[in-house]
Amino acid sequence: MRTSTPSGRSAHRIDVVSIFPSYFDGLALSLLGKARDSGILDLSVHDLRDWTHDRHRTVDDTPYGGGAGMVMKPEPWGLALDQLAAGGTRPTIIFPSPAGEVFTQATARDLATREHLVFGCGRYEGIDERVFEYARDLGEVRLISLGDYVLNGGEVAVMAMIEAIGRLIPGVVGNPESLVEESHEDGLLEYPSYTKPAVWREHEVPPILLSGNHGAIAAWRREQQLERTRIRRPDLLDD
Ligand code: 6GU
Repeated sequence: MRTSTPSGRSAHRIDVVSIFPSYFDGLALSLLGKARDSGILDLSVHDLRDWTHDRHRTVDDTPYGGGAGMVMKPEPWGLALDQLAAGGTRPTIIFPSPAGEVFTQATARDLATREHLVFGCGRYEGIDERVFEYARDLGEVRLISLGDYVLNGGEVAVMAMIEAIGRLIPGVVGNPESLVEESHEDGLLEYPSYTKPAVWREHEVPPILLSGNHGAIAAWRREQQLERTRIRRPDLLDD
């Protein structure tokens, strides 16, 4: 059974395994920190080296077959995954990888419905391939990339994913309406926003926004969304 929060909502559990757990200290400062304190989000960050047993807390070794760089050893990962999947929650196990499926808002929406996520952050040239095979016995395994560029490790990618997923978990974002008008929620980029003053350094706010005509404003904003998407991200209009 998942723990219940004071609000009656079931908690979402997220575990992160990394050799640089302090990367994730920043998550506690964001809006996710509040959700965590109120019990909506049960987020734990673990040091992979806690599952090593040698004096040097070794997590990597040279690749079979030769080649550059080091590969993460399977044994610590096996013990970490065993412990985090204990209790039969069948977590969704996510390995950030530039060789994975590309993370989108749809991925975030899907993952926000999962009660238990485990993120395994690889470093060096990658994780021994058998870890991915083994993890399939414990839950659903997903390899997920942020996009077509290379980071040194999965930590920064996982922070981005947790922020995108976390804000879709009910109760994590204060005002649910603020979610629906964001870029990508409806497949289009967001419309431009303005606040006072109405004229700033000779730049004017579009007069329609001062008209009080809510129907015309909504139509104008939709036009702006379509126009911006056509110019900046025409690929989004193909779908
Ligand atoms: Cl998820 N990991 C790494 N190491 N590099 C990436 C990435 C992930 N997504 C884009 N580049």
